[in-house]
Amino acid sequence: MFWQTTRFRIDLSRPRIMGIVNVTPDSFSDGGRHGQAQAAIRHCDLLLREGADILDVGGESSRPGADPVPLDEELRRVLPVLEAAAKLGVPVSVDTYKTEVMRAALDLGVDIVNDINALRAPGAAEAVSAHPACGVCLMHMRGEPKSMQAGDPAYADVVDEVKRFLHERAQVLRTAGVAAARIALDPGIGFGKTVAHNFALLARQHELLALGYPVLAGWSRKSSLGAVSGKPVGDRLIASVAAALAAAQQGARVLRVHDVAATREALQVWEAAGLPT
Ligand code: HH2
Repeated sequence: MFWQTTRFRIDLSRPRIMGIVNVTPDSFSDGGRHGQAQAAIRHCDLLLREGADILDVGGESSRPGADPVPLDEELRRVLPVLEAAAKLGVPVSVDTYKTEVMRAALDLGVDIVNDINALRAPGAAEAVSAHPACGVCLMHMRGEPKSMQAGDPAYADVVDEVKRFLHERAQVLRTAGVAAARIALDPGIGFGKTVAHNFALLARQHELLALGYPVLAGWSRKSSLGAVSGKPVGDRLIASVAAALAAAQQGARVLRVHDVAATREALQVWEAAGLPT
């Protein structure tokens, strides 16, 4: 299986590591660390040395309760980092739900649009379908970051609902002429879901794979791991690596992580065993 993106056809015969570069003052686990473009660009270099296959650059936190960032501020944060990252020889994705940010990023030559909102913003699906080759990650989210964890999210069957939603969103793109090989799907761990919902999506990840697209999984440092391990956000490395490996074992082919070196080492061991997924 391959993921077609602007400049790279990413071989997904083995799981790939997407390293997270948050250019934000308020991300839930690393906010403020790479707030300045120069620091974020240095972080890109570090993640590549640690073994990242893809760099995912975002300028707005989507943690529960986060406030939206104005368009001009998001552009100011991410464009210099995307421009520099695009020269590093690996696929670069932009983590945004704003159509204008997608367009500006694609104009810079960015390879993948990673949208927590699955291209539901006006013009977003058109921006991607007008591009000849960019990759896209469609993620499931119930509600929006500001309020998605308020109350107890309820589903008749979370896996069925996520699967139906992602299928519909992929169909919108396919109908608009986007090749299936450009599309990856993401269950959206922690986005309008309880701990039980998130783990059901992991246990039954094969049902999402049945849609025929690669699955991208983002468990890194998330609160469901804290719920299980009892660890605060700054101490979820082991839990995050365990979740990434479990997702890989369940067939995920892109692992979105903060801790690239540890995930890389764990994957080396997992791959040495040649376990079937
Ligand atoms: N999670 C976050 C952000 N973007 N994109 C995809 N495809 N999948 C995810 O699970 C996902 C995502 C939230 O994590 P993080 O970027 O670390 O935090 P913040 O949103 O606070 O910047």
